[in-house]
Formats: sequence, structure tokens, C-alpha cells
Amino acid sequence: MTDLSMTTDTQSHETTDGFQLVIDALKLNGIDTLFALPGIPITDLTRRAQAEGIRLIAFRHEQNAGHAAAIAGFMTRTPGVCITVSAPGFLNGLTALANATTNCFPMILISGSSEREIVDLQQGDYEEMDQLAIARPLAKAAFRVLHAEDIGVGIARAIRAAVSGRPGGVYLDLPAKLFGQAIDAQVGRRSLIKVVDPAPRQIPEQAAIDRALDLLKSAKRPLIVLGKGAAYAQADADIRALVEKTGIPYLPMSMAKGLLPDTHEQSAAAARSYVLPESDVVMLIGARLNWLLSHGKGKTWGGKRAKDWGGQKFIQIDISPTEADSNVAIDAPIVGDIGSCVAALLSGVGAGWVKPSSDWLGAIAERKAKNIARMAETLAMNPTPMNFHSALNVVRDIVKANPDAIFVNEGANALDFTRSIVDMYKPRKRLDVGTWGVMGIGMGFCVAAAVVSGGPVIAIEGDSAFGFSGMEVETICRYNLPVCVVVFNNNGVYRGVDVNPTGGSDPAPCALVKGARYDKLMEAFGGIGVHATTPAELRAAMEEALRSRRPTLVNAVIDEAAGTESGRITSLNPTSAKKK
Ligand code: OXT
Ligand code: ADP
Ligand code: MG
Repeated sequence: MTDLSMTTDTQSHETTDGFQLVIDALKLNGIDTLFALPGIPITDLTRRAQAEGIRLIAFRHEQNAGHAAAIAGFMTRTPGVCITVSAPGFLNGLTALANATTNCFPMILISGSSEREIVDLQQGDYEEMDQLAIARPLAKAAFRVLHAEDIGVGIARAIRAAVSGRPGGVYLDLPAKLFGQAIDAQVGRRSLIKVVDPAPRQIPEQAAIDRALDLLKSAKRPLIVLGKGAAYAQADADIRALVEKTGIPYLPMSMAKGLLPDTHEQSAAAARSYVLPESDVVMLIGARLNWLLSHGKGKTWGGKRAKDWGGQKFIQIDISPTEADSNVAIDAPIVGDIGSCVAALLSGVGAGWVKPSSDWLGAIAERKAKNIARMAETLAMNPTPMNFHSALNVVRDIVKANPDAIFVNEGANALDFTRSIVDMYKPRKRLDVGTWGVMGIGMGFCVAAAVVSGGPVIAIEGDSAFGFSGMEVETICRYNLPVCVVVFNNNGVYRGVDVNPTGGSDPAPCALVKGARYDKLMEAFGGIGVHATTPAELRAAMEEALRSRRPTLVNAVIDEAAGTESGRITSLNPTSAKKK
């Protein structure tokens, strides 16, 4: 317990309680929004927080509240806070907490819990569970507060753990009894902590910068890979300056799209499978060499051929010192925050800097032009029923006309086609399934994006993906958020043509109800539902949604045979992997 004995001589006669101290501690630290689902023991916490001027967004399922908190953290660099009830509510929030940790999003999951004495003796309390022990391996840090005078410390530690260094998910366990604990108001006030400099800059070593610059200068075919860490860092102007001053082509990972506009001439996104194996020096900025980058090895990276010319060399900028060498050797690690690292690199890129050769840039431009021309041909087709391309041709125009709208995307084909077809123009506008490829982020992300930005949100959702969080359209309607959800309805997980091999009447595992009308779900709660079977209908519906800012769901009918099993990652299915 924090020692407050020094303050007893100045005690007031007013008292405060645990509820109030949690609210005061959050407010003191600039937390102005909570994503929650009320119930015992946190109902009054949500009520009183709202009464005290905190924006309280109440959800239909804790997983969605958790995803909302996590992405709010990504967007703002302030921990997003999710509040749940004990055991089942806590468990519902846990997927989001683990996903936040995996994706390096700063988030705090606060759950009410049962009394320690009863939990530890396993006496069967209401919603009894040893939550702290369960959360610990899934969170960056986990804390429990037992005494009202420690609430300030508990919240301060949670905030620091979530945003400092590599951001992540933090669990804060608050037993029911804590909320009602009364203490002297002045003692309570003094126990609160306003966290000073919660995410201190981490300045890189000059030697590390010099090593990286030397390697970059020696490159014949350099490449920059921008990851979501670069987007999170909010060092947009310096990152753009580094890319443009060095003249090095760059590849944006999914959530780094828009950090520089996708139409930028140095973007190598449309020549991905050419630049990865051909580059000789790769500078990773806030991107891990995990599965999404084929672990930095194998065919994607040139395989044996690359070894012939000495193999690829890597520079990696990351705030986590243990990230380097996690998959392949990193020749020039730079440990620090991206803002400081990029600024330091920039100061080494002077007037004498030699830009990459026209051979390298020309070869990339040629590949890009071919891929873009091929894509343009496919986009220009107008088949009946619509396919992913003809529908996304519309979405691409709408996003171009509304570059400030936040764009949420999940599914398999609905994700992969969208990522390569829909250009992003501004940083942190594209929010998606991230490192785990997790379904269910959709409506939680939409709610948070609308609440945090105050602006319009567009979501492109596979019909299966939408099902994971679909009930939150009620939340979208209840708070009257300017969200336009487009469900790419192809009657199934991946495709709608899966068949039960026994010929029995049960549907196949990947099949969903044919011809489902997701638009009716939005109408059920007073929003606008539109059934769109042509690109023209889809365009009209999206334009109207953005104009009116009314909650809208467009059920876009997509050819059930279009697309592939698992989208672009078919090869990860064990059966396909065996065949290779
Ligand atoms: O260079 P090449 O020639 O190769 O071409 C590339 C680019 O150069 C080119 N390109 C362009 N060309 C022209 N112009 C432009 N502007 C341009 N830009 C790019 O396009 C190609 C492709 O580029 P890309 O995408 O960058 O490259 P590539 O090789 O694909 O990149 C590799 C990866 C790995 C980086 C990339 O593929 C990627 O990011 N993939 C992410 C995949 C992912 O995370 N998928 C989601 C998970 S799938 C599965 O797990 C699903 N589940 C199971 C499940 C999950 N996930 N979660 C939970 C909680 N439970 C269960 C389920 C249930 S998906 C799913 C639902 C699916 O059904 P839905 O109905 O929702 O969706 P539909 O499929 O639509 O029906
Ligand atoms: P992507 O999926 O886009 O490739 P990852 O999630 O794999 O991106 O990688 C993000 C990386 O960025 C993580 O290794 C994380 O430690 C790092 N990171 C996050 N924020 C910062 C920051 N402010 N400064 C430096 N590195 C950061
Ligand atoms: Mg589908």
C-alpha cells in the first residue's frame, strides 16, 4: 500500500471512493473516452464516468469494445481504455488485449473482479476467476490494485507500460470491493499521479546511425519497408523527407499505406514480388520480419540466388532492442523511437547523397507499370454479378475523393484485393486485421475511428468477417456515427461455393446463407440499409452515406465464385503447403 501517513495531518472531512479515484486518475491523465460494457461490478463506474464528462461508449460485446480501445490507442498514442465486468466479460475482452499486444497497440483493459480471498480459496464467488494470472501472458504488463490509495499508482503504471518503449496491451485488475472503499478525499487526491512524459523519446546511438548510413550508401538496389510502427510514430514529415531525399523506393506494409500517398512515384507496392528478392540493402522502419515478410528469407527474398551475390543486408529501426536478429541477421540495427532515428538519419543525408541508379529505379518502374496496366484492365470490366474488382473500382474512387475518411478492412479476399486496389493518401487512415489476420476487428474499429476522428469511416467487410462484430451496428446507430459499412456478400467464408461432400442437407463449413440481406440489420436499428447489385448502385449508396453522414450498411452482392480459398495466403493452408 502506498504510504500516505505524512498526509494525515491535513486530512479533510470529505471522503472519496474507489469509483471516483479511478475516474479522477483517468481524467488527470487525459483519458477522455472509455469503451465499455456495463454490469456488476463496473456499472456505476461507467455511469459516474459519463456524469463526470468522460465520453462513454457502450458496446454489445466486450471484444468489440476492446478492439475499439486498442485502435484508439494506435490512432492517438494515448492508451485506449476498455472496461469490462469479471470472468466472462473479462475473457471476451482478452482477444482484443492479446491482439493489441501482438500489434504493439497501447491499450488498457480494466476488468472488475471477485474478491481475492474467495478466488484464492476457490470458494465459488459470482463470476469467480483468477483474472490476473490469465491475463499476464497475453499482456505486456498486468497489475492489480487492492487499496483505494493505490489507484493512482495502478493507473500510472498501466499508462506507462502501455505507451512506453514498444507499446502493448496492459491488464488492470480492480476487485469489486475496491470501488466502494472510502478514503479521505484530500488523501485520495494526493495519491493520484499525473504521468510525466509517458513515452520518452529513445535517442539512437550515433554509431548505429553511421553504420546504417554507410550500408545504405554501399547499396546498389536499396529498399525501404515502412511498417505500422512507422505509422504509429507520427513522424510523417520526416519519414517522407527521408524517402524523398534518399530517393530510395519504398514498400508500405498494409497499415503503413498512406504514410506517403500510395500514388507516390517511389512506391514499389505494385512491384512487391520484384523488389523483395532483388533489393540488396533493405531498411525496415517499424516493420517486423514476421510471416507477413516471409521471415526475411526463402523465395520471396531471392532464396539461393540472393546468397550468390552475398545475400541481402538489413537495417532495422525499432524501439525494441530484441527485435533485431529475430529471423535473420540484422547488419545495422538502430534502436530508438522512429521519430528520433529518422531525424538522425536525415541529418546524414546531405547534398552529396547519391540517389539509387536509374537501372534499379527503371526496372521497378517497368514492373509497376505492367502490374498497374494489368490491374486497370481488370478494374475496367463490368461483369454480372459484380466481382471484387468491379466493386473495388468504385471504392477506390470514393476513397480518392474522401482521403480523410478512415478506412477499415477485414475478410480474406475482401481484405487482400482491397489492400492492393484501394490507394490510401494520408497516414493512419487504413486500419485492418494486422499481425494476426484476426477477424472481428471491423465494427469495433469503425466505432473508435468515428469517435476519435469525429469524421467519416468506410469499412469494407467480407460477409464472414462482418459476422464477428455485426451486432455493433446497433452501437453505430445508437451513437449516430458517420460509418458506411460495405459488406462484400459472396455467401461464404472465402467463397460461397463450398459443397458438403456427403451430399447431406447440412451446409458445407465455408457456406453462409445465400442471398442474405445484411442491409436489413442496419435498418433494424434506424440506419440506412442499401442492397447493391451493380457498381452504379454501390457508388450511389456510398456517396450518399458520405454526404448524409448517416449510419449506412451496403449489402454489395459479389459473385460467389470469385476469389480464392484464404485470399492471397492460400499457401498457408496445410493441404496447399503439403502439395508445394
Ligand atoms: O508483385 P505481385 O505480382 O505479386 O503482385 C502484388 C502487388 O505487386 C500487386 N499490387 C498492385 N498492382 C497494381 N496496382 C497496385 N496499386 C498494386 N498494389 C499491389 O498486387 C499483388 C498483391 O500485393 P500484396 O497484397 O501487397 O502482396 P502479397 O504477396 O499478397 O503480400 C503478402 C502478404 C502476406 C503481406 C499479404 O498477402 C497480406 O498482408 N496478407 C494478409 C492476409 C490476412 O491477414 N488475411 C486474413 C486472415 S485469412 C483467414 O485466417 C480467415 N479466417 C479465419 C479466422 C480468422 N482469421 N480470425 C478468426 C478470429 N477466426 C477465423 C476467416 C474466418 S479469413 C476469414 C473470413 C473470410 O471470409 P470473408 O467472407 O470475410 O471474406 P471473403 O474472402 O471476401 O469471402
Ligand atoms: P507491420 O505489420 O506493419 O510490418 P509490425 O507490427 O510487424 O508492423 O512492426 C511494428 C514494429 O514497430 C514493432 O516491432 C514495434 O516495436 C515498432 N514500433 C512501434 N512503435 C515504434 C516507435 N514509436 N518507434 C520505433 N519502433 C516502434
Ligand atoms: Mg465472403
